[in-house]
Formats: sequence, C-alpha cells, structure tokens
Amino acid sequence: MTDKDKVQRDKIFSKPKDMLVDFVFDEQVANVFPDMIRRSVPGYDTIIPMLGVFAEKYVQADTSIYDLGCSLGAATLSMRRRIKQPGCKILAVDNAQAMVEQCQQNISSDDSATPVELICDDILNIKIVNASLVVINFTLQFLAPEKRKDLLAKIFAGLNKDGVLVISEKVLSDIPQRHQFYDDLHTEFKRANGYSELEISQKRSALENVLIPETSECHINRLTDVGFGFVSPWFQCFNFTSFCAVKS
Ligand code: GEK
Repeated sequence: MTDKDKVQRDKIFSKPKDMLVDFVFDEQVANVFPDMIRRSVPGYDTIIPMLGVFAEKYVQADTSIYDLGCSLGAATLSMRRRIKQPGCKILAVDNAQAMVEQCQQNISSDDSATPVELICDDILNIKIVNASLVVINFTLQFLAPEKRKDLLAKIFAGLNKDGVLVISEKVLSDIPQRHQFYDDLHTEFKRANGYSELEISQKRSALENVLIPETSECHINRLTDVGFGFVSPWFQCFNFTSFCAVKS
C-alpha cells in the first residue's frame, strides 16, 4: 500500500476557524472523504454494500444505472461489482471537479466488466434514459428544496417498468422529542468516532445552509406524487434513512 492509498483522516474542522464559510466539496474534502463520510454518517458502511445487492436484484439487461452525486465512486463500485446483466452501463455524476478526479482513479483501478461513464455536471442537467436503477446516496439533501420534485419526476420518467430508485438522506422529525433523540445519538456517534466538540460544532455551522434535510413523510409523499407505485424506507440508522421506490 502506498501513502496515496491510505485513507487520510479528516481534520478539516479540528482547528478554530476565524470565519466559518459554507461547506464545499473541494480538494481538501475529496482527500479525506472516505474517512469523513464513514465517521459522520451512521449506516453509510451498511448502505454501500446493500446498493450492490439492489443492483444484483434489479438491474435489467441492456439498461443504464445512474449514481447521482457519486463523490469518489463508492456506490458506483459496489453496484458495478455485482451487476450480472449484459449490455449495461453506469453513469456516475458529480459536479465537484475534485471528487470526479479522484473518482476516476478509483474506477480505473477496478476491473469489473460493466463500463462506467463519469460525468462532471450538476445532476439537474443530466438526462435519465432507459434506466433500471438510479441511486442518489446522500445528495438530494444538497439541492435547493424547490428543485427536488422536478429531479424526481425526471428520474421517474427515465426509469423503465419495474425500475428502482434508492435515495438515502439525513432526515428531520416534526416531533421535537424524536428529532432531539436522534440528533443526540448522531452527535454521540461522531464523538465515538473521534470528532471533538469543536469539530462537531464547526462542521454543523458550515453545513447549515448547504445540507437541508426534510422529513421522511415529505420524501415518501413526494415520491408517491411523482408516480412511484411502491415507496418504502428500507434502512434507518438514527436520523439517516434510505428509501426505495419502484416504478410499476
Ligand atoms: C457516496 N453518493 O459515497 N450535482 C451533482 N453533484 C452534487 C450536487 C449537484 N447539484 N450537489 C452536491 N453534489 C456518495 C456520497 S456526498 C454526501 C455523496 C455527503 C455532490 C457533491 O459534490 C458530493 O460529492 C456529493 O454530492 C454528496 O455514496 O458528503 O454527505
């Protein structure tokens, strides 16, 4: 293993910052991303391999699979390694150049058969065509809320019959006691993973205007509204939930 292959520890918010600016997915974040997301998002390490299981079960021959907000390609690679159907292609999309550059290296060093097209663009600009599986793993939450429904409607239109959408998100609860309960457990999770109080509070402030969570009810109602016949949460860990929706 070379130094470059070693996962770098996330220390981005470990020193007091004079001025806290909104969180951006730049090179500094890309360099520590695998460590950052595992130590910050409860359940991430379960969801990623399960996306491979979704792919094995639901990818149809001669179709496209989309990973929207692919970061360094963890979901793409998990799906790619389990796709057994012929004639498929994965389209992995992210609008952060630094993420896409490192994602390209990760994809190039994996020799699974299904081709991957990596696209540096806003997921709002991407055409969804002939899709059997679309994954948005912790990315919808970064879009302006008023743009989310149009994106989901576009995905619904681009999915084939029996096609599946998986969306993972940080979620809110509109019951204050439940919201506090899960939020406290999430903070404890970050402490248990070695983040200091300073890191936790500075990261929280940096994400405040950038990551805008919604309730599970909001997600389920919107997925139903755009046309999905079957909508269900399939995984939850504290205030992080993953939903699946099937086009019947
Ligand atoms: C994983 N799915 O490892 N268009 C394209 N990309 C975007 C947009 C947008 N409008 N907004 C944000 N992103 C990954 C983890 S991370 C989640 C996803 C997190 C990208 C952004 O550049 C970043 O790479 C990703 O969405 C969110 O399974 O950091 O909490």
